[in-house]
Amino acid sequence: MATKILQKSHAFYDTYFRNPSADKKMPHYCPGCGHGNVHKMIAEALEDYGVVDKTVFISPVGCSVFAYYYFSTGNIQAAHGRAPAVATGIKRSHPDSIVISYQGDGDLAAIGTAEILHAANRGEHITVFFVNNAIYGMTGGQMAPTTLIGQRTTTSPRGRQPSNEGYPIKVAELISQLHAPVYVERVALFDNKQRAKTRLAVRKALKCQVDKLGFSLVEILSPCPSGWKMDPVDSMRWIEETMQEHFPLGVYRDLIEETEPYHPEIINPTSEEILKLLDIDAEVAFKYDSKKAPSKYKNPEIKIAGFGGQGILLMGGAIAQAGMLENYHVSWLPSYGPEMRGGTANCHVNIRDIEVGSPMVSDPSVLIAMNRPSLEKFEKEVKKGGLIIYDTSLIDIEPTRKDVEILAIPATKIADQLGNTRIANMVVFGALMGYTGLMTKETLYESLKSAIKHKRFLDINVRAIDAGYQFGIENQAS
Ligand SMILES: Cc1ncc(C[n+]2csc(CCOP(=O)(O)OP(=O)(O)O)c2C)c(N)n1
Ligand code: SF4
Repeated sequence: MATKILQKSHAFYDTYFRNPSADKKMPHYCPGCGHGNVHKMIAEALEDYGVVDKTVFISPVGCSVFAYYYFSTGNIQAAHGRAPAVATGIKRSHPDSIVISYQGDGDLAAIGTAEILHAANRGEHITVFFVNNAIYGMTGGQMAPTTLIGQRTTTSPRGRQPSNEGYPIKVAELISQLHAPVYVERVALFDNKQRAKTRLAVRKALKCQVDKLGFSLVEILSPCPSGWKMDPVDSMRWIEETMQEHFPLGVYRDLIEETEPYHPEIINPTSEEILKLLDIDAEVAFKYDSKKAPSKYKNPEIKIAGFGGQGILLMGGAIAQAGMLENYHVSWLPSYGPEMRGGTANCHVNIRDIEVGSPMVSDPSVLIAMNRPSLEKFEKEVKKGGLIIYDTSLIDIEPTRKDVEILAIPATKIADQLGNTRIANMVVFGALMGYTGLMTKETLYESLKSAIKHKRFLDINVRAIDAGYQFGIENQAS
């Protein structure tokens, strides 16, 4: 028994790699922060229910964003406030998984209000842990929707005034007004008795999902000594004496006993059914089925990088579109800096014979570098035996890698000769396919129909593909 209590839950990683120079056994939370407590309770419950291996933890922004460094579960980071939407997708596509949406109050009750309300209202079979510390912790203690009346924060220095900032949002009360949620409770972390209650609530909420009952949410009043500018002891006292008066503790909804377990219908449509549903002509979709590329080029994981405005994302989209036409499994994941034109842009594309596990391409088998910073930055990531295609018109250095294939193409020059610098992306698109033999030229033409919005540009893009395709064939590796 003593061993069990002292041992770290197996739902946690043994070593935390968040900060290489920091103590690898400690999380990053400030002393006295409530997040660590809640993590521990969740981890123990997951282990006790034997569901660690099928749990997906979703942490959006806020101090808990690094949950993925601690929980040895599936982990996804969502955009600010969007965890319930991501959780919905995961749970619906994997109904047997245990999906946790772990959110702070700035996250859940401000930017994410719509997501949480609708997920709760739909009765998604997820568990939400809502850590209410009455401020935005990570960003330095700004006012949150949960900030108490009169509470001073960095953005309400005179104290929150209802006439100016409105009233605190009471999430447990709000969610429990909806029809669908099965279990909603508000708990607090200020003393041992309350922590024991919190532990039970955490377990109950997770059990609700393990038993396939439906939506559950636990709101946890939790200390943020750093944001509140108090020491940990005073923080506990403040929750007990002040915070809980505004946010009364208790069970707001408990339909666990009367709720029947839910058995999701597994919908697994065939490709033909999907095409019919999307009103896509199967003849067109399956017409091009080359798949004759040498095996070293099959299943490419492609990273395309360059300046914003070079059509990087468009090229990625066209490759993915062409892949779909050839009946591959595809994904396209854009990533760009704050400004589109003039900034940096890159995208990740998978073209696979089997389902795509993750749209993220960390070790590309194909790198397309359209400017020098992209080549310098991503060259080292390319898999041994992979392929680097780079635009020699704009890049005045050569790749240093000797263990990959290189296709050096003056794409911008070819585009200029065809009459438009901006079609260099399509020259490279053609070159990639000509070089690897992954797809036919006809498929590329077909893909342009949806990739190019203005039909008057179709013809010049077709010519760019032709030129690139030919260049790729002529420069194939011997
Ligand atoms: C779209 C977007 N806007 C703003 C931010 C900046 N941001 C990071 S954390 C955070 C607040 C998080 O506060 P809360 O949800 O209360 O979590 P806590 O840090 O208190 O645990 C904000 C606004 C962001 N990451 N993304
Ligand atoms: S700022 Fe607050 S919420 Fe964030 S880690 Fe520190 S104490 Fe915790």
